Amino acid sequence: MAKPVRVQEPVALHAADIGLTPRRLVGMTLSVGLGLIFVLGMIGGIMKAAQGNLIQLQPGTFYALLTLHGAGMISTVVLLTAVALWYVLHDHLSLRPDMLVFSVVAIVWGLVAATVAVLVGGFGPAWTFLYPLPFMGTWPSWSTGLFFFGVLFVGVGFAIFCFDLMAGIIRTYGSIWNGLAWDTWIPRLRRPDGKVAPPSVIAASMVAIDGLITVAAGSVLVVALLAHWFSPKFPIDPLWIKNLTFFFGHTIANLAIYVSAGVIYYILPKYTGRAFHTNKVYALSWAISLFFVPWAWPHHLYMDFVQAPWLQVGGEASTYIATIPATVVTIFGSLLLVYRSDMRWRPGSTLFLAGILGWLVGGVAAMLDATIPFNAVLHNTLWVPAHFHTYLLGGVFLFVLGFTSYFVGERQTPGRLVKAIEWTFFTGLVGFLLMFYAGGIEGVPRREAVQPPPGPILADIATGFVAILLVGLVAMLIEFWVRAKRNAANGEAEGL
Ligand code: HEM
Ligand SMILES: [Cu+2]
Repeated sequence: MAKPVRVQEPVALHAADIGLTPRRLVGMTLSVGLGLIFVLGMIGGIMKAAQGNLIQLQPGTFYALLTLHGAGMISTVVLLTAVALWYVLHDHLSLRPDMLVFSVVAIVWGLVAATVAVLVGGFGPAWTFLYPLPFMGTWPSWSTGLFFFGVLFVGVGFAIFCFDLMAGIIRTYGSIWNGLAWDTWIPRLRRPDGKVAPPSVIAASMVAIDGLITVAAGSVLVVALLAHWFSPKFPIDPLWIKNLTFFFGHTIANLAIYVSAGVIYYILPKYTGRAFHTNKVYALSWAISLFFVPWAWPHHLYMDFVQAPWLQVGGEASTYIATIPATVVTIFGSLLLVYRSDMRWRPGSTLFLAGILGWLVGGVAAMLDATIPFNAVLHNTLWVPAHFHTYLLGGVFLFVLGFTSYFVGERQTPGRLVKAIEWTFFTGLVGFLLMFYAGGIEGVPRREAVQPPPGPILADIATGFVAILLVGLVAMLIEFWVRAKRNAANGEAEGL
């Protein structure tokens, strides 16, 4: 008699197996991430206070805090936007909660490693850890190695997220090309059921591909640095590693915006009652970004005269080509969505629209800096943190806050208190950013514990604005928390 065949059930971990619903998982990650942003923001305030001579910091401590703030903020923002995009797409693409857990855990471990390297070891070559600086400081060698491992973990976490996205897109749309909606241009790709990817899936497809390319480059970078750390005889070419560093560093920070675009495409329509629709223009704009975003990094090397001229010119051109189409379709698309709609003003929609403004202003300031004649005067002045804080803090982070507000549920029209919180937060934000721009125009160098005038006086004013910003932020987070509890008690989930 034939033995009964035991069929092995495929073991896919499901949310229930790990005792977490997607909602809880995302809620927990948002809480941890937003808490981290607050702490890292405090560190930002401490740096400003030190530059303004309001408090005393040893230069070594300043550079260590600068390193922690930069690396920590970028990793946390990548984590938070990834979680938001995961949440809005997880049903649609049947994304796997266990993969999200792996990815969150890897990024958090990376952050812990980097924090120990900085706070215990005093590692402080700035977040771009440009060779040979990491090997030349006064910090112990273990902190250098630990920091690199931390970066590797953050990269691995982001790669897991990208893999899961890509798998979900292919499962749902048959191929990544259809995820990018190339079927709107290429009839041969069209699906028999006529299903076309919505704009949030187009953004997710671009992020998955470019994200994996970025992490691949980042892994080569970190492994080379680790090899050199392990055995200093391992040779490193400074120009090669600088290119690789900015390929990784520029692109991963830049991708946070494209991840957020996917979230905007999904959530903004909920407030306006109109949808973003995929068309040929969206597909083409995102295809252009897909190809050109990975070529923009050379704008960080304009001062390196040994860099090949075609890379300099190519980098400048790519920066423009990569940025303009997707930014224009998203910003125009959003304005069309809002124009003459019965927009429902909730904290979420306010934050999304303010974030779009921050994206636009920061993007223009960034492109100025990436234009060679401007770069000749703005390079490594406070103009640089001015522009990237505009689109990361005043753009991407506002999208994260907007998503959180949507996530906790916002059926009630906001009262006076909520308005006051918003005003406080935005006043602090705008004032803080303006001081950065003023420093840039005055030619105050970035990344200096001790700045030439008028750096210190601008830093004094900025410290005041940072305090207002952080008060507003705490109040906003508390309001989210209270609202989450109340809505959960009433059985109301996300949305409005
Ligand atoms: C809460 C508000 C924040 C404050 C008060 C703040 C403050 C600062 C300050 C004072 C610096 C040093 C600038 C210099 O003199 O060179 C800095 C650098 C930096 N910040 Fe922020 N920041 C904030 C939010 C953010 C966010 C949300 C991000 C990213 C998502 C971010 C990413 C960075 C990066 C990458 C650097 C450069 C680090 C380096 O030079 O290695 N910051 N920030
Ligand atoms: Cu860049």
